[in-house]
Amino acid sequence: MITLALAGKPNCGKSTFFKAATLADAEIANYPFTTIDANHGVGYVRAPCPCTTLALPGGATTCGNCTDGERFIPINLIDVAGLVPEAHTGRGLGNQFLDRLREADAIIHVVDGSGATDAEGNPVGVGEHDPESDIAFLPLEMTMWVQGILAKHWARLLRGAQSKTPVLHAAIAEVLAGLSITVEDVESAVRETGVDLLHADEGGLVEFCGALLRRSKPMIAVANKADQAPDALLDRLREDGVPPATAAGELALRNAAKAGLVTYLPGDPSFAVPDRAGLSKAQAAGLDAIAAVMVRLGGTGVQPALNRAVFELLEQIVVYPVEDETHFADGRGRILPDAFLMRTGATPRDLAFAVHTEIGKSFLYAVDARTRMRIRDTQLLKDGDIIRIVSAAK
Ligand SMILES: Nc1nc2c(ncn2[C@@H]2O[C@H](COP(=O)(O)OP(=O)(O)O)[C@@H](O)[C@H]2O)c(=O)[nH]1
Ligand SMILES: [Mg+2]
Repeated sequence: MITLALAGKPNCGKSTFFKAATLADAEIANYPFTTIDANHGVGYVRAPCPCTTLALPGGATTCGNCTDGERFIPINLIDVAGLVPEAHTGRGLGNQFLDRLREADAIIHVVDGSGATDAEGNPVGVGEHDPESDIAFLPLEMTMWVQGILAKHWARLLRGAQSKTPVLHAAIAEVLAGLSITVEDVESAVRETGVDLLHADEGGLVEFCGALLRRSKPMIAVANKADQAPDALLDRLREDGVPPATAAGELALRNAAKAGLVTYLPGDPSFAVPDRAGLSKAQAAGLDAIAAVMVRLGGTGVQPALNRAVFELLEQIVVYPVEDETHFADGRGRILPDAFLMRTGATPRDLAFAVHTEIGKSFLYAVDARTRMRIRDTQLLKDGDIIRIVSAAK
């Protein structure tokens, strides 16, 4: 399963974002382990369910595994405790927290977009700290951390390579294997930066490590606490590719949805209140405030951040394996029972392996359920594909 880490300086709202993203209505999440421990949980990406475009058996209108045609697909989320500047030198709990990022496929950098916390995460007045200055800090800390790991081994790596570049690249990948960095990553970072590692100075190594991380731990930033941020600041952050979010707003809405006070699906631009007369004064005022913020921001920004990390950074697509392509169902007649996140460029055989190793090993061919045509193993899967895998496995 895809793993996203929430990282940033203290008090930017990581834990609030984590709680909001992992709090799911039973309607959305039929996944049993929503919270695994305090820092590991299951969140969801949202995708349109293909059932709404299919002629379903018995004239059914939806498949029963989505909510109003919106599919919520589980991903792992990690709440990584706060990092302070210079963490890579061992300040704060630096190394311990950087280590936790190892598990992540991609990182959501939560920034206090309201400027109400200083560089160390201490509360200050709204707008007193420029959030722009926080955006570069996390990639820089991570770069220096990786550079530090390499520096520790560098003399040995150079000796072992005996002036042979491919040997050096392989040895670097081995040292960084715990970060799931491969030789291909190393070579791509060398190509991107043009750094000759055999003769690189510290500056060259830092540049190389930055490129390596951009490739192996891609990152997006979100400007949290946008509810209390001035519009001018949010506009500036947006221009720099950092969209606004209100994790606190999302958390309040998910709680309200769970309590039946509102109808809201994560990622909706607004919500509805079915029984306004039944709300307390405080509840009504709280929900009105959130509604106003959502109009200003176009939603809470939490679901879009998760979706962007998975679909844009990690280039995932959603594929629906079925056993019965005529009814788009599994062996028990459940329509579109599973949704799999797969990397762009995955083939039907990759899907077979994702379903089960044995099915992958004995893969024969696949059928596109929409066209009922056999598709070749070399054909690439497309987002929203419904695929029957035919294998020799019993
Ligand atoms: N106004 C506002 N406050 C928020 C938001 N998200 C978090 N906070 C507040 O910021 C403080 C720190 O939040 P927390 O999630 O513990 O931050 P962490 O240290 O990054 O995990 C708490 O007082 C939260 O209530 C938000 O979207 N808007
Ligand atoms: Mg926290």
